[in-house]
Amino acid sequence: MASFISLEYYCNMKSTHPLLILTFCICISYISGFAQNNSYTPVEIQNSIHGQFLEQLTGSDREKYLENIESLPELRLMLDCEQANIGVIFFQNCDNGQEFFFIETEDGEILDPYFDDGIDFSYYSGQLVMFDYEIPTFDSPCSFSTAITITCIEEIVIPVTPVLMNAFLEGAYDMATGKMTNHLLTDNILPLAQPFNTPTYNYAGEEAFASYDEFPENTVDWVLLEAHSGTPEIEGGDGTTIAERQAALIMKNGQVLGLDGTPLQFKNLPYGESYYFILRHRNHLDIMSAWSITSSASLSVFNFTFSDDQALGNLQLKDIGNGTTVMFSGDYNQDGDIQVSDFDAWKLNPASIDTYSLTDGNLDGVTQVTDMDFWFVNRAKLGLPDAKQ
Ligand SMILES: [Ca+2]
Ligand SMILES: [Ca+2]
Repeated sequence: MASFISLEYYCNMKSTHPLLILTFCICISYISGFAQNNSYTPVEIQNSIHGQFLEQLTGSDREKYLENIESLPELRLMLDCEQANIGVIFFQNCDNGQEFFFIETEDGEILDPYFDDGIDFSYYSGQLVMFDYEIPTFDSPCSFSTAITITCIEEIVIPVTPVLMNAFLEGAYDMATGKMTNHLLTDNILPLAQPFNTPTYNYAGEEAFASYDEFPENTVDWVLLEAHSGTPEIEGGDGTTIAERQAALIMKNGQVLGLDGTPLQFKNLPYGESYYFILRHRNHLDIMSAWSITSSASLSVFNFTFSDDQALGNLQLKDIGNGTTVMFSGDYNQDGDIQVSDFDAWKLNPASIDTYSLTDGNLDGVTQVTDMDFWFVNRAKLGLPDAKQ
């Protein structure tokens, strides 16, 4: 049984971390052991699906545990969060309809912060928190999770910056419809996972679909959208650094959307800072926004489809008439410029079908002479230094 434990509360509003807009600390710790003679038998962790308990403690085991918990005489306050475990607090009904709170960590581990009266975990339900914890000497009360003693909780407010971008890829653009074709989707050629995990981009993001029918019906191709901090250079070296990037989909109407078909949300851009955005495609010339935006909760919109002055640098968009601008096709070796070496890449395999190839400049799933034609008219086009990182 518990030998000696003390309780205090401490609430302190402060801002100590860029990500912590609001910090609310409740700090508790044991000063001695607890429930040394607990006879509860733990249940194995079998799954970590949010809110879904595959096995629960029932009957006498749970009641026995609760008897021990409710006998806690005291807890004691501690102030500083020294560790940085991050997780989301969820709640679920335990047996007999009682609410039960648990934390799923970044690593997918399920932790059980069940505790004594006086701490209202419902305040944190659904929120991302930073927390310290200790492994106590007792086991989880009602689930397959690992019991923990929470020693500090800090609420984290994520600075979500929604971004909606519009652009056309020259190779796929159809003058007759004013939209892009999507042969790669309809011919079942698109890869299920984002294709930017190559040396040029080295992007290790896990954006992917489980099956082909999950692609939005108007998907044209994968793109990579990057937020850059700093001041870009028109010539010479790059002046910005990548702050955050995400793989996305470009649609027939030019919209760049997340895999769920909604505008992208950047979550690592502290509010009030300035960012330029770069749109990258695997065989078109990458483009950078002509100006920066200030990160905020408001939707930031970039539209590269109507004027070349929307992209930073010297004519980085191609004016094809009728008030339409498109991204240049022909960067077949992904080095940020369109030049002879791109022709050389095309020439290595100038004829193939049903292919997701870098040299398929018009994105129809076939590599042939018409793709070389796109390169030919654009063949002396230098990209922006900041887009070559
Ligand atoms: Ca090139
Ligand atoms: Ca082609």
